[in-house]
Amino acid sequence: MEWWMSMPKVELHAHLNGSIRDSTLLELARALGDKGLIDFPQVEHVILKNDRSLTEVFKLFDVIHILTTDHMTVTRIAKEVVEDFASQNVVYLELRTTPKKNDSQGMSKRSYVEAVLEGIRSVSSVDVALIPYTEDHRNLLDPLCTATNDKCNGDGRKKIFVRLLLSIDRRETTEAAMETVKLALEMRHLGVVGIDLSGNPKVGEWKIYLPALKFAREQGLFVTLHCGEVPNSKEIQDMLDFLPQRIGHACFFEEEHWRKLKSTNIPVEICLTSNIRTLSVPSIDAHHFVDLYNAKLPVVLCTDDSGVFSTSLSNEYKIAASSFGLGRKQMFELSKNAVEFIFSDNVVKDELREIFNSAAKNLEL
Ligand code: 6MZ
Repeated sequence: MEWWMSMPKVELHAHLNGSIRDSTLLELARALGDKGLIDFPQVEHVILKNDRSLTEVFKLFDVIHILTTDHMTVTRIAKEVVEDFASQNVVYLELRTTPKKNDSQGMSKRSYVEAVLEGIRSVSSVDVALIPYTEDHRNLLDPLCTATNDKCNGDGRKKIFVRLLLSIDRRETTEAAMETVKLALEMRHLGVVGIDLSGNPKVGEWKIYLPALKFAREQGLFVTLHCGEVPNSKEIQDMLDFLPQRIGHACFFEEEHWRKLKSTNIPVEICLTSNIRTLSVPSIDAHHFVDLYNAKLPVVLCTDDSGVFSTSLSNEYKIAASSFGLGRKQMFELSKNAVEFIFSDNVVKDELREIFNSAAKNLEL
C-alpha cells in the first residue's frame, strides 16, 4: 500500500454530489439514456471530460443532479462515497451536501437528508460512527484497536467517523437558507453538525444568507464558508469579519485578507487539485498552501469533489509532498493537525489523536 494511502487522514471539505464514482455516474446516465430521458453519449462525454473551467464544473453539477434525483440514488451515492473515503484510510469524514426539494420525486429537504443518512448508515465495508457521542454513549464503549494504520474496532473492523454539513447553494433564497439551517438544527442528534455556504461563486450575494448563518451560529451549529474562490475583495473581507469556524479555498486573497486571516487564525480547507483544474490558481507552484503552511497558519488538505476532479485524499497529500518538498513526518503532522479543526467535540478529538499517535508509532515516525 502506498504510504499516503496508509496514513490516517481527516477529510473536511467533500461535496457529496462531487464525490461520486465515475462508474456510478455512467451507470445512472445509461439507465436514463435507455429510458430516452437524456442523450447518453453527450452526457458520457461531459462526465469523462478531464479539464473543466469553474463555469463548466457548475454545468456538470447540473447534469449530476439530474442523475441523482431520487431518494434511492441519493442513498446509494452516500453509501459509496463513505466507503470510498474509508478505503483511503480516512478516519474522520465531514461530508457536505445541499438539501434538495423536488416535488416530482416527492422529495423535501428533510427527506433528502434522511436519504443521505440512510446511505451513510448502510455502509457495510467499515463501521460508521455517525451519531455524536453525547447522543450515543455506546460509542464510548467501542474503543478502536491500534493496529498499524487500519483503524479498527475491537472485532478487527475498520471504523470511520462521519458527520454531515448541510450546504446552502448561492442560488437559493434567504428563506430557503433559513429552512436548511432549521433542518440542520432538527437533525443534530442524527449527525448533522454544521452549515456550509457553497455554489457557483460568481452567482448571488452572500449577504442575503447572513441572517441564516448568524442564526446557525447562535444555535451552536458550526459554519464554514467558501471564501475567495473568485476575486471579490469586499465579499472576502465581510466573510472574514463574520468569523466562520473554517473557510474553504482562499484563492483570491489580497494582502489585507491575509492579514485578517492571520489575526483570526481561521483554518483554511485547501483543495489543491480542484483549484488547479478550475484555474482558480495558475499552477501548483503558485498555490497559497505553501505560504500558509510556512506561516504555520491552520490548514487542512481536502478533496472538494473527488469524483469531478478524479482525485482522492491520499493523492492530495502526495501532490503536496512532491510539490512543496514536505517529508513524511511533516505530512503526517499536517494530517494529524486537521483533528484540531473538526466540527466535533473533545471526545471525538481525543479518540482521533489516539489513532494518530498509535499510527505514528507503527509507521515509525
Ligand atoms: C463551490 C461547490 C464546489 O451539495 O449537491 N460545490 N461550490 N465551489 C466548488 N468548487 C469546485 N464544488 C461543489 O454537491 C454538489 C454541490 O456542491 C457545491 C455546488 O453547490 C454543487 O452543486 P451537493 O451534494
